[in-house]
Amino acid sequence: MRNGKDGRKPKRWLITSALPYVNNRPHLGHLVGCILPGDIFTRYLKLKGENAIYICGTDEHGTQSEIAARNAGVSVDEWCKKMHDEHEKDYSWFEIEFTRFGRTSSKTNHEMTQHIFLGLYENGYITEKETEQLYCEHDKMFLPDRYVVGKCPYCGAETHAGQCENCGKLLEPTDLIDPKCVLCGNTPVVKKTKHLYLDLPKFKDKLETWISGNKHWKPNVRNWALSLIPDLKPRPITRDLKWGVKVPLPGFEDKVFYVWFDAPIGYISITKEWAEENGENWEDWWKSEDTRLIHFIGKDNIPFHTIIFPSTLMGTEEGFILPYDVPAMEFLNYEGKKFSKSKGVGVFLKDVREMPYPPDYWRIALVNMMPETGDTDFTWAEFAKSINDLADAYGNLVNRVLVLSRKYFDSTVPKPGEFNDRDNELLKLIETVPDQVARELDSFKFREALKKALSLARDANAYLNAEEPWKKENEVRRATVIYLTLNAVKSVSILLKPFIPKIAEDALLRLGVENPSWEDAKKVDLKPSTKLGSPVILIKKLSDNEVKKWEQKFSGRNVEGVKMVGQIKYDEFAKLDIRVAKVLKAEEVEGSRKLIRLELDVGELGKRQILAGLKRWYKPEDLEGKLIIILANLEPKKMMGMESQGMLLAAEKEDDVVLLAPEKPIEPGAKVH
Ligand code: B3M
Ligand code: ZN
Repeated sequence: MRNGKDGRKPKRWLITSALPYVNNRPHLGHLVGCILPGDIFTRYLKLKGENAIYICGTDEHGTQSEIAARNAGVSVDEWCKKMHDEHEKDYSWFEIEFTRFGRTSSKTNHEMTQHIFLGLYENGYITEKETEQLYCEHDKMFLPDRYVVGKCPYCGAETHAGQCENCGKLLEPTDLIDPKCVLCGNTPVVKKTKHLYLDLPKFKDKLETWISGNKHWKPNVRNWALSLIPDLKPRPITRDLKWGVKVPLPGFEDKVFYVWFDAPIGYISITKEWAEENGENWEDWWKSEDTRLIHFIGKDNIPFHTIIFPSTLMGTEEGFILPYDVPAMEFLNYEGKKFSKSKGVGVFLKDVREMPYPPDYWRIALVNMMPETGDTDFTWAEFAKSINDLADAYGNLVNRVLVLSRKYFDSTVPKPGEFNDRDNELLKLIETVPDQVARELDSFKFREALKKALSLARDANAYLNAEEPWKKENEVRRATVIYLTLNAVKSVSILLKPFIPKIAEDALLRLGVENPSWEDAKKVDLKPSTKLGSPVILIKKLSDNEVKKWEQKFSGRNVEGVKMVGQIKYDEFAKLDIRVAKVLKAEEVEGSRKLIRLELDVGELGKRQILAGLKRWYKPEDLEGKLIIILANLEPKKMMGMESQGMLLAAEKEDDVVLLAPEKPIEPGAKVH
């Protein structure tokens, strides 16, 4: 365990995970990016006997909540409460053990945010500026960041304001080139409004010294943070909205703080709520050099946790501590695509809860796919492999050694004899691997830590295979080998506890071990004659068929309950040239099981041929003479050696396909819009 800069060991560990937006339906990406690593790390600390708490909650303010609540016909608070509870249920299903899972809309957070703001204000870190803000005359509102889209002036990518989705630069809505209102697609007008700013340039020197001194940070986090310092500008912290923390200054009655101002303050407020309920002093946790603060976040949140929030804390001059580390994760994609609720791509926690796998299966698979140093991909193949490997290396070992103990020693811990060289080798591993795993965990290398822990299981398996205790004529040798293997299983189970708490706990109970500490993993100390539990298949392997089933189910198009694709702008729709066409001739394509070749009259666009996979649903002769709808400007594609010049539009449900047709006859070539 690393000590503080002055060599002292921390007395308290304050672990936070980025607060999920209350409106986001949590998916595996959120879990793997911060919530799961934070949980594993906190569990590990607790096993080590450290005084650690794990703080999280929902990030609730902002327009998105207002709109979602309006759509649902309930008050914003009611909406957020309901969503908050769903988040909480999802995470607890995954065995995520938050010390407290709070809400940024709580009274505590409103008070804390106002208090911190007033501190900044009194210390001269807040400036006021009348600005020109984008206002949509159609929707009658100032447009928040997410409601303005356009081109990033730095990299040219299409993005919304706030933060460029491509290069990560912080962007004001007025920075965007060719801005448009997301709600209606109109170009917003510029209108005057007064806002408050956090004077970030005043913190440049302090930030520079602090961040460059943090040599233990992941290089990408430290470098990104440092690269932001030269361009720091005052940053607006108020918005023209209703749902949020009120600004406690005259003249700002109609405004609230920007969500990103009050969200990280939520870490403090949630800690305070927990402290008050548990006889603790929250200031010990936030204002003492003996506390070590770690923010688990996804990489897109780096600027907020390394620059803006630390500046906010410094500016209060109240002695708040800054994070000791900000172990940001990269992104997890889903089978090569971005997770997307609107497109139905990826696996959401709600889906997961309905699948036949216990939470630990997901936890282990997600650790193996953890995007620690670069983006990674969730694949079902990798999911299955993780579980099957765990079953081979660990589950199987637990079962074997319990079977052997039952067969030869009536399910008790046997009494060992003297250790030979081979025994001593395994003993040495038991004594040393836990420290190696700990070193990896201390530097947030979860995948490596897991690999090291499982290597001990593999070595114990190899030892058992080599020693063949079922063949031993010598009862003492047999007892010694089984005794040592039982101890190795105990050790691995303790090391795996932060990763797969339920499975590891089950194994430990079968060994008669309750509430072990991390140090216990290094000991060969099972007491002979202790009663053992019965053998068990702790981990069931996954078959290829199962994997295929999930691959299909979650391929993006047919995720249950998510049928709408993402919103597009009218401009995008207008690019589609959709026309009425008349089928002049239709015939089966020879040698193809599916294709029908259609000759079409598309009026002013002339004649053309389209190949369509309709054989199962239509006879060619039934199509002749029909008016249908086609996408005329799809780029031509070769099929079975012929060119298909466009695409028929058809509706599809389950196994049925029907062609679209105009409701009344109309000239071929007529435009559809
Ligand atoms: N809610 C963004 C996110 O969910 C934001 C994090 C706040 S952390 C204080 O990724
Ligand atoms: Zn608009």
